[in-house]
Amino acid sequence: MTENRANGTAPVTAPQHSVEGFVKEFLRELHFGQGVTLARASDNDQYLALARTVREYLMARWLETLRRQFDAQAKSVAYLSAEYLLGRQLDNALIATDLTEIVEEGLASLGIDLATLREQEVEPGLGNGGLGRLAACFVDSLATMSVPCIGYGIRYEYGIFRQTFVDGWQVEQPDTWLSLGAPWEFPHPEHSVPVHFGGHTETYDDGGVERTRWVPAWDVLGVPYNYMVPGYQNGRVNTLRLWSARATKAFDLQIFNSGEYVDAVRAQTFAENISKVLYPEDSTPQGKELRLQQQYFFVACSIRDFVENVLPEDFDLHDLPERIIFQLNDTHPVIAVPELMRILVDEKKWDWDEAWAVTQKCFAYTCHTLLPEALEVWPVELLGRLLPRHLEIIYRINDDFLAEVAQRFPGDELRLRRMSIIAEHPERSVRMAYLATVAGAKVNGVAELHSQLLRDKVLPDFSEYWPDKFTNVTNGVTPRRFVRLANPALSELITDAVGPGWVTDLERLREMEPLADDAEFRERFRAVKAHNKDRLNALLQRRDGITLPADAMLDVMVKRLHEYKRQTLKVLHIVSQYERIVSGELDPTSIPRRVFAFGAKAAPGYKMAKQIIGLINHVGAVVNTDPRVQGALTVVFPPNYNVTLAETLIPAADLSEQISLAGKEASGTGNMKFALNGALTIGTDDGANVEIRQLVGDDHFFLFGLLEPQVEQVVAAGYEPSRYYEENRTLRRAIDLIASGAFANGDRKVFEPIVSNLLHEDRFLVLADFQSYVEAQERVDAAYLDTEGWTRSAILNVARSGFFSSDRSMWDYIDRIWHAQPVVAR
Ligand code: 26V
Repeated sequence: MTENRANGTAPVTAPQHSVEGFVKEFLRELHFGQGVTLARASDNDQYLALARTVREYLMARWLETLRRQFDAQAKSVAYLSAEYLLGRQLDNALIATDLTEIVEEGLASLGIDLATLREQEVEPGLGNGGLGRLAACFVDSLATMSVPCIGYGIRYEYGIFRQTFVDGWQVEQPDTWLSLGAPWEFPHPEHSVPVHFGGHTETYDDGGVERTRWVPAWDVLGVPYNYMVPGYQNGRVNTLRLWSARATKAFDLQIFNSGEYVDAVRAQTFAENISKVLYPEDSTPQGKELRLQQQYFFVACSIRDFVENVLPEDFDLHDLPERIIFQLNDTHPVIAVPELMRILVDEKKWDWDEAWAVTQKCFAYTCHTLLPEALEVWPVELLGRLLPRHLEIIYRINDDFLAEVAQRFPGDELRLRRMSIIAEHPERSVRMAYLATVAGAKVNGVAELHSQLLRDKVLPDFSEYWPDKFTNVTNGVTPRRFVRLANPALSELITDAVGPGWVTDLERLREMEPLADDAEFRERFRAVKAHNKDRLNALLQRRDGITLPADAMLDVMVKRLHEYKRQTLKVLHIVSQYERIVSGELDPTSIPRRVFAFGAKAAPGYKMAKQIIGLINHVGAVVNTDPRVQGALTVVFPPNYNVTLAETLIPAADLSEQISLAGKEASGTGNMKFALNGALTIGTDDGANVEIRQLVGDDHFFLFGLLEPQVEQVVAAGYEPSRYYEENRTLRRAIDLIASGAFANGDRKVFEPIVSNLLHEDRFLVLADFQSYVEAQERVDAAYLDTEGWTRSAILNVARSGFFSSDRSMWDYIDRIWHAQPVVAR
């Protein structure tokens, strides 16, 4: 299945939409696809046969979608993303095709439990966190909205590591997601694309015009693997195309022929390393050569693919902006900009200005961070060695751009230095965010506050220069996966209340608002929560041997482990509650019982983050077993938090922890998933929390902490964390307890780095926000004791969060950035 130019294929029909039709297809797949009889089939055989059966139902839609899009000559979105965190595919395909009941019944007639087969699927963890999951939500929405989109990315052989705990400390295991078969992918080696690296450039005379050509030193092949992106019950299936690196034939033949067999095999491994492993997001971005290879590899393949395989053969590239918008998901794919220029100028022999005019209309850039250390730069030395022609092109783009700036601001040398795409210190390097901003038609942040700070703090000169280039699109999440699929009980309740339309029109949740005042509805809503908690409990018992206490508030903090997200603030709260209980200050029976659930992976090289994971687990080990606590506090930290676990954890939550330091979290998307599933948020005025609070209302959101401008004032005044330690007794006691070794069998050294960091550095103002956080948690306790009031707030959180559908985000992108259109049935 591929988007090549051939159309007019014979119609492909889907298997029958009936229990008998399904059973027939399933057994056929088991026998002829897996080569086993039902009696001898393992769970994995059955899962693979089921997956292949379900994808057959999608196949006709896929081909039809491509035909329609081709015939319509519609503008496509090419979403360029180094990460996609898709989650499991089976259930999503089932809800998209409305096959769940048929499949459940059909399998049951064969004595098979659908739930058992679901569990067989290993999710493709081809991303780190929010950025990758957002990409997956966006492609889901575009398919559901019938908007042509190809998601382009990398088929990592090893995705995000599998996290285990050994004595409470994180240990990483390789993620072998492909090892038991990959039934959702369609490899197309016949559409492989060569990608070149290294070498040098030379100029030559082309009929009186001086031109440049790149003479590369080595190359690899990009093999496309297609994945279906089914729209929700709309007959559409878009494509996600992930690239895998292979050695080129030319490359091996040369060496094999020279008799160097072992070297040839080694060369193959070298080429295939490019798509071998996902880079974990780290505390400091490393200028890793392999990472730049990955970035260029996938964008070079993607642009070539679009131009040569998706567009019609006689297509005039001057019209490219009418047919494509390349959306740059952060700076990872920004090398696509000089690549398109290289194709137009060197290969198609266009004038520079002509090429630049087209290129500038084909790209838009989304920034996903505010941390200066997370902004990518590539040393000129490395870029020049790996992609010499691209470096020349970047220089030329920069020269032309700075000449323009100089004209507008004559004599303003400092401004030129600030705005240069090339940084001179600490080493000469290319600022990828600047390149993206100069080249992109639009630049957007991912929440209102983030977009404002992006304009004012990260790219102030650029937003002054091009005020209209900057825009905001607040992130969203797909209601298909994060409500309909993850929370069937709530979905049923919502459908009873407002009808089924909400799944693709989430603002309809508003119609539930009056039901917050209906006691019977609140009762049903609580039953849904209780059911979801039971479901979580069963999963955690099966998965990790964890048992949750009954009738406790479930307080959840799940997200990547990073200091700016402040998991330590949560730990300090738990430790201080514990300390107050054991010192007799707090009666444990006077507060609602709480389960503190964490889920977080730390980048393998990020020492402090791994320490914090160790601390959480060690605090849990002490608190959970101390009889004086009387079960009032329980800490659970199931390992390997991923999309699959999120789907069971989030629907069970009562309280959502969104406690980053104001001005640091670009948006957050977990915050939206919790609100949509009826958890109340305790959060700072940061990222999309700001918009959540505005929508759900202050009375239904626990706000605490410094506001962003206050953070700046505190820092400017010379922040001294030790002052808070000295002045706040509760805080001091909590920190002292950690420092005493109470959570490390009396060893004071184990958590000393965390303690000393908090007392002497505390870059993210944990101590400054502690008191405010504790007070907000007291408000949470009081509110939770009012069961009816809490339920009312929870219902209003659901009813007022329709804005956070990724469908809305996609309409905003279409409106403000892409100007693409749905392709409607003809
Ligand atoms: C990368 C790095 C690299 C080294 C320095 C520390 C650091 C910190 C964060 C990152 C991730 C940057 C990109 C990213 O994943 N951003 C996330 O994007 C989400 C989707 O827009 C958004 O909801 C999160 O707030 C944002 O952190």
